[in-house]
Parts: sequence; structure tokens; C-alpha cells
Amino acid sequence: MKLLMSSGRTPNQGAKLYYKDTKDYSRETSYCFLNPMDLMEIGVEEGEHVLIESTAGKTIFFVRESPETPAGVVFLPCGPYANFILHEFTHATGAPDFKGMPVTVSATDLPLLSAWDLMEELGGLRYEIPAGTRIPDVEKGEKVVRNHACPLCGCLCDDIELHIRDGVVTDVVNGCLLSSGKFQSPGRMAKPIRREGDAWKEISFDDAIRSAAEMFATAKRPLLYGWSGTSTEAMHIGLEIAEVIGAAMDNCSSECHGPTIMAVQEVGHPGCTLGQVKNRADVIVYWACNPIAAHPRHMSRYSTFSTGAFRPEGRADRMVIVVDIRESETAKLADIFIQVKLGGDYALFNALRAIVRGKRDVIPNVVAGVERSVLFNLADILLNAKFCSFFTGIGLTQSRGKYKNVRAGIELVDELNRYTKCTLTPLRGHWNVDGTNQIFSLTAGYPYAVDYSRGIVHYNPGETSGVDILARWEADAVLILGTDLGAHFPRETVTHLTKINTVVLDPFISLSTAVAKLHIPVAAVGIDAEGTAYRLDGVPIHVRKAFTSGMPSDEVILSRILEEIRRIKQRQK
Ligand SMILES: Nc1nc2c(c(=O)[nH]1)N[C@H]1C(S)=C(S)[C@@H](COP(=O)(O)OP(=O)(O)OC[C@H]3O[C@@H](n4cnc5c(=O)[nH]c(N)nc54)[C@H](O)[C@@H]3O)O[C@H]1N2
Ligand SMILES: Nc1nc2c(c(=O)[nH]1)N[C@H]1C(S)=C(S)[C@@H](COP(=O)(O)OP(=O)(O)OC[C@H]3O[C@@H](n4cnc5c(=O)[nH]c(N)nc54)[C@H](O)[C@@H]3O)O[C@H]1N2
Ligand code: SF4
Ligand SMILES: [Mo]
Repeated sequence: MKLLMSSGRTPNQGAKLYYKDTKDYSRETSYCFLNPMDLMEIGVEEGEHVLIESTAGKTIFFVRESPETPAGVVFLPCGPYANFILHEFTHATGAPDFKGMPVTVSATDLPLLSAWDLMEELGGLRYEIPAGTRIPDVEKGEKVVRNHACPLCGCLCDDIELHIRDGVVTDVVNGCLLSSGKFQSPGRMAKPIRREGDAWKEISFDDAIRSAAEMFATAKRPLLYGWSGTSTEAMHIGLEIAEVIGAAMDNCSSECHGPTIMAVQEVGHPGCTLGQVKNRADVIVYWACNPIAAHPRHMSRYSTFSTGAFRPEGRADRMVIVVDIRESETAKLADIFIQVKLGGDYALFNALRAIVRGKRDVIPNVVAGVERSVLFNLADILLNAKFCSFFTGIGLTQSRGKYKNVRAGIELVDELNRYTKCTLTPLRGHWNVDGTNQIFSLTAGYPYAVDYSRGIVHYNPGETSGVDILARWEADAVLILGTDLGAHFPRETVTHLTKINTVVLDPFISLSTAVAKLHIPVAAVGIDAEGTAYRLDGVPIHVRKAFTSGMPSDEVILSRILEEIRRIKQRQK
């Protein structure tokens, strides 16, 4: 049966992000959610397997019956299985079609593969952390750390309380499922490893740094990718390396809210801080985002359920609207849920703009699956709001239309500001992805996808963005830092990573470990390293370390790689 694939966050996929080497992660990311009508047509039931094929590849998924998913769409959790069948085209935006790619789904008896199996099918090699591994020289004793920032999603909640014994987090108070998952992950690596043929060999930090520096100093087309999962201080050093070796340097925005930034570059950003939303918003619209799964404390800490100076009753003082293609966990909590057709947002925003402009007569009976009367009602609610806040997600940036969807959304907000106060805030993903845009802009002049190969910075998403450079098989050395491309990039690009000099800098084992030549473990920001991060509304917050350890930070390793590269370049002169 032909369906449209849409992938996105689930609460359990998020809780297992720091357990990618486990069966639990493989299970949570190999589900496929199908409408009961489609199940009947395919001839499968909950718990059975299906084969999903696309022009990029095929693999096996575990069937979950889901009345919330519309007929004609198969919803897949974000992860290596969805990306195993994802093509690498970004339509000149940098963001692949994570939401809205045609696939064929059929019944199968074939067994499920593990995430490691998938990586090995592409040329990678699994790695097992030796039993009993502990990061060295951790601070001894028991302590409680309060008002700590959570380095996971863009909410960057800074009210976490950690209970720690001998460098092990024994309790996470105030944190959500995702937060506890990260602070309590046992997946830390302690020693650098290098791939030698079909085996991994432990090497010293000195050897690893020399080896990485050699790879990048001699590369013809180096790419430094990720950065959303580290401190802004580390990004600065990364940008210096990029300048010295003439690398392309890109951050997770390009595959995520990069299209939002492209829209902002065209029409501006009517934003505000989360404090404004908490204190003032009486109408909140979650458009193409699902905070219950992806920003689990957003609604309670900053928006829907929080009380504020002018919203003393919290939830009772606010009208909540969700626009999504499926009845997401967030949609179930809304006052009004509007179900739009996949890729239909551009039409919907523009219909609303016309209504706000008083052109009700030009609106057809149904727009992108939504009845005209529903749109009239929605427009009235927005126009009568005292302070309306839109939160937008990657259902806009990764579906057909990409940045044009966001542009239409911003233009609607602009239109509404003629009548009332209205703001739009993208629900940025990683805890420091906003920081990447700040630091890249400050240092290189552009927020992401900056390319130093011509000696001056060149910025052209769709050309100088990570997915596109890898899709063209252009890069010969790639640094993966603060991201996991093995799990999260399209199949073809991951295949390319296995053929070249791929270096991973990551405190934790990840699926990128499998596709790398070299993995250098580091201290984790917010755990045993510190640094600056920017919350999703652009507010900078200092992320402290929870305890000290003997692991070197990203800053230390990057500075040493830079030093070594300079030495090699000097010798080459
Ligand atoms: N649990 C968990 N949380 C995470 C992450 C994670 O991996 N796991 N990753 C973090 C990152 S990097 C990011 S960017 C954020 C992302 O956070 P979100 O933006 O919430 O991400 P998604 O769940 O991918 O997509 C949001 C919604 O878009 C809907 N959607 C899909 N297509 C369309 C469409 O055409 N129109 C409309 N209106 N809706 C559509 C989906 O059904 C989904 O409910 O999450 C962050 N938090
Ligand atoms: N199918 C599908 N695929 C998707 C998406 C989708 O919706 N569907 N969404 C896309 C989006 S929006 C994004 S942003 C990406 C998200 O994907 P990624 O950026 O790959 O997200 P994570 O897997 O959380 O990877 C973060 C990495 O940073 C590491 N890390 C944590 N702390 C530190 C630190 O202090 N230093 C260093 N060096 N590393 C650290 C973690 O161990 C982890 O490996 O996935 C993309 N892929
Ligand atoms: S909502 Fe985000 S920042 Fe806050 S505790 Fe959960 S994962 Fe951490
Ligand atoms: Mo993201």
C-alpha cells in the first residue's frame, strides 16, 4: 500500500536518546504507527511486522495500531529506522523530507533488525563499552545540586535538582523523562577508540588528538557538523578550526529549524521571551509541534499550565489550540484541535490571513482538510485574543513547503498584530541550538551552513549545509560533535560517513560511533563540564557542571586539535 511517511518525536524515543546501544532504543524507534483502516488494507495487526520501502531503501518495522494517525500516513519515531528509508534530497533548503515522503508498506514475516545491525548494513561497526567502564577521577562523596540547567531540549529548564553520589546521579528532581534519561545514562565512554579494519582499538588521548588533527589538516573538503549539544565556548574554537583548514561548518539547524531562519531572514521575527508568554498569553497556538513529547515541561513551566502576573488562574485563563496532521499527545490536551492535511499549512496560513483581512467570501469550503467554518472560528479567537502566542515546530520546516510555510505563519502573525498583540516562537530542539545560531552569526556572519573553503565565508543552505555536502559525497573528513548523524541523517549520507575519515567527539556512545574511524570521549556539558547555552527564546543561561571528573571537555580537545593542526600546517609551509 502506498502511504506518506511522517517521522517525529515520541516520549519514549526521547527517553531512550542516551541509550542508543540498547534493545530499548531499537524497539522504540522501530515502531510504525498506522491507522486501523490502513492496517486492514495492508492485512496486518498490531504486533506484526511490515516492510517499508522507498526510493532510498527498505527495512522492517513493528506495527502499532494508532487511531490518532490519519489514514494515508505512516508515522515513524525519529531515529535510525526512519532514516534508513529516507532519501537525501533537501530541495535546496538543507532539511530533508523527514515529514512527507512517499513509501510502500507491505506485510512481512522478516525479523526486526537492531539499530547496530542497520549501521553495519551501511558499512559501520558496532562497539560495546567494556563492562565496568567508569569515567576517571570523579568527585567523591554525596551532594545535592540545585537550580541546575538541563542540557537536553530547548526549554533549558534551570530548576533541576540532582542528587549525586561518587559521580553517579541517583535522583533527578523536577526533570522530565528525557532529562532523567540523560543525567542517569550509563553510556559514558572513558577512552578514545580507533577503528582498525574490523576491530576497535583503545588509544590514548594524545594519539587520538594527533590522529584527528592529521585527518583534518590534510583533508580537501572537511565538514564540521553538529554543535547544538555543546557550549558556545566550544563552538568558538570549532569556528577557528574551520577558518584555519577551510572547512564547511554547519549546525543542527539546517536539518531542523533552518527553514525557520530562512523565513525570518525574509520577513523578520515577531518573537518574545517565554516570560512574556507565561505572564500574558491568553491564547496559545501549538502549530506543527508536539511539546508533550518533545519539550515535556514547556506547557507547565512556560505556557499552558503556568500561572503568570496577568494569568493568575493558569490553564483556566488560557485558550489552547493545536494544529497538527495527527491527534498528538499535545492535541489531546487542547481546547481546539485542528487536523490539517500533511503539507497543507501554507494554504491554511494564507486562508487565515485572508480571513483576518476581511476576505471571508474568497475562502473555499474546505482548505487543506479543514472546514471553512472552523477557520472562521479560529480567526475570531485570534482576533479577540489579548496576547496570542504561536509556537511552531518542525512539522512546518520538514514538510512540503518548508521555509515558505513558516514565512506564511509569520505573515499571519504580522497581520494579527494590526488588531492585537501576537508573537511567534519556534520550539527550538536542542538545549543550545539557538546558541549555535548566535555564535555562528557573531563569528562567521551567518547562523549556520558556513563554508570557509574559499577563504571567506560562503553561506547557502541547500549547498553548504551538512546533508547536502554529504549527499554529494563531497566531504573527505567529517567531525561529528554534539549530534548523532548515525541515528539522525538520511541513509545515503550515513553510508558516505563510513567511507571517509569520520571523527566523533561525544561523551556518550552513539550510533555515530559505529560509522566513525575515531571516537574521542569528552566531559558532558551540564554534567562534568560547563559552558554557556541559549534557551529557545534566545535567553543565555550558564550551564554549570554537576560534579568534576578527569574527562577533558570539548573545549580542551578542540583547542589541542587546533594547536596540532597549526603545527602540521606550519610544517607544510
Ligand atoms: N522526545 C524527544 N524530544 C525531543 C527530541 C527527540 O529526539 N525526542 N529532539 C529535539 C529536537 S532536535 C527538536 S527539533 C524538537 C522537535 O520538536 P517538534 O517540532 O515537536 O517535533 P516533531 O515531533 O518532529 O514534529 C512535531 C509535529 O509535527 C506534526 N506534523 C508533521 N507534518 C506536519 C504538517 O505537514 N503540518 C502540521 N501542522 N504538522 C505536521 C507531527 O505530527 C508532530 O506531532 O524536539 C526536541 N525534543
Ligand atoms: N527521521 C527523522 N530524523 C530526524 C528528525 C526527524 O524528525 N525525523 N529530526 C532531525 C532534527 S530536527 C534534528 S535536530 C536531529 C537531532 O539529532 P541529533 O543532533 O543527532 O540529536 P541527539 O541524538 O540528541 O544527539 C546529540 C548528541 O550530542 C551528544 N552530547 C551530549 N552532550 C554533549 C557534550 O557536552 N559534548 C559533545 N561533544 N556531545 C554531547 C549526545 O551524546 C548525542 O550523541 O535529528 C534529525 N533527524
Ligand atoms: S523540558 Fe527539556 S529542558 Fe526541561 S527538563 Fe525536560 S528535557 Fe530538560
Ligand atoms: Mo532538531
